[in-house]
Amino acid sequence: MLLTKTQIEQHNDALLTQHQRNFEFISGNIPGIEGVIKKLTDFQVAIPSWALGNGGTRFGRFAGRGAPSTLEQKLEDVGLLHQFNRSSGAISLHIPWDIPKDATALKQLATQLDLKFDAMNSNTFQDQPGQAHSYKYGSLQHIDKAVRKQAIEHNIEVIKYGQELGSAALTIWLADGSCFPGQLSFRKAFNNTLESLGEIYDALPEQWKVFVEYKAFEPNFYSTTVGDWGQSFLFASKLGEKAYTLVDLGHHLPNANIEQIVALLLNEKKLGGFHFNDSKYGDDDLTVGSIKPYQLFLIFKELVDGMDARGMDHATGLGWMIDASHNVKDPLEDLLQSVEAIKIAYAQALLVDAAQLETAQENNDVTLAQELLQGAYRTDVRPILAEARLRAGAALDPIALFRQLKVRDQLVNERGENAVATGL
Ligand SMILES: [Mn+2]
Repeated sequence: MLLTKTQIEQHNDALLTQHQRNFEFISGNIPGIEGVIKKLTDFQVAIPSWALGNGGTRFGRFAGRGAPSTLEQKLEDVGLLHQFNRSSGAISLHIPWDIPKDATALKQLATQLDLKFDAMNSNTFQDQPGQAHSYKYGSLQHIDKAVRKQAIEHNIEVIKYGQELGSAALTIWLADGSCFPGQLSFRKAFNNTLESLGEIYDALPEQWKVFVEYKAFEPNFYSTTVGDWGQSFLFASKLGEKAYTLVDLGHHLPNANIEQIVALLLNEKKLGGFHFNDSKYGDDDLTVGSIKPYQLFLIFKELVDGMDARGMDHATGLGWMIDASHNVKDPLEDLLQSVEAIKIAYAQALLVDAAQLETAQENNDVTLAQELLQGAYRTDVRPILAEARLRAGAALDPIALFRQLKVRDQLVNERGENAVATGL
């Protein structure tokens, strides 16, 4: 299903007076408000195809209702989200969960929905039916060259699918590692992985990037072969200038200073992509901004600062993607919340007075530095986001409209109560 222009306009008209009051109140205090709105309008967050159905935990999966069961339906769901907020104009596909059968038709559908294909994701963390070799003991790190070769060929196949769709990046997340001390040689695992990544790197088309995602633990619980940003940075540096580190917020040990990691990776020109989610304990994959919104703001402050220092375009300089999995909420409502939380943190980061902060730092004025950051963080920027949406033809209150129109019930009517999404 898609929204009509009238549905959005009627919704906005009803909220317009109150919105204008809220927006005038905040905009009067913000110099350069038009620049902030422009940046918010340009900023798009890619939706991963696997976030559109209900995810699960290793204890089980609770089915949602009316989930998209084909790749076309997944695109339609993202197109629908994009109508609500005009901020999710890209989809990130996962192979083999989303193998495009007819790339030309799929590209046409994407154009119709005003969507782009973001980074492609490969999968060597689970075995597929009919696969010759198992990834039980790793993929690109495996001691057996035949297994490594199979995993390399899979990644090259993913690049080919991506080329057909107009994507320009490959994200590699490896589950490779070990569960017990002594299980593997750290050096051999690293060197095998580097050699395998090198073969994939050599297959990258012109203009393509490869993102090496790291994760501290899980599913391996003793060591992970790309376990932290240092290891990812090492791989990316050795591979070459098309290789970058990808930061997934949930892939750190508790209390890691992610904002510092982001600042240094940007400084070294090695930050390529970003996966948003939130967590309280580990890789919880909760809604962005639901647990640690201040940390999200601090990360965005470093992103804005680091990108400005290098003259990068905020919207296109890095790959922005949500990577979360939902067990209790409606996935589409959750994604609307996620995109909103990301843009709130981004808007707040844009409000930080960089010049004043620098002066405070030069004077060792710790109190003022904190005041400047928290002043921006404590600003309610939601009316600015709403104004950007209004001007872009999206909804002033996306979740309210989603509920008014009973979108989920309509999707159930179209797809059936028990439609299940492929993937997790
Ligand atoms: Mn991720």
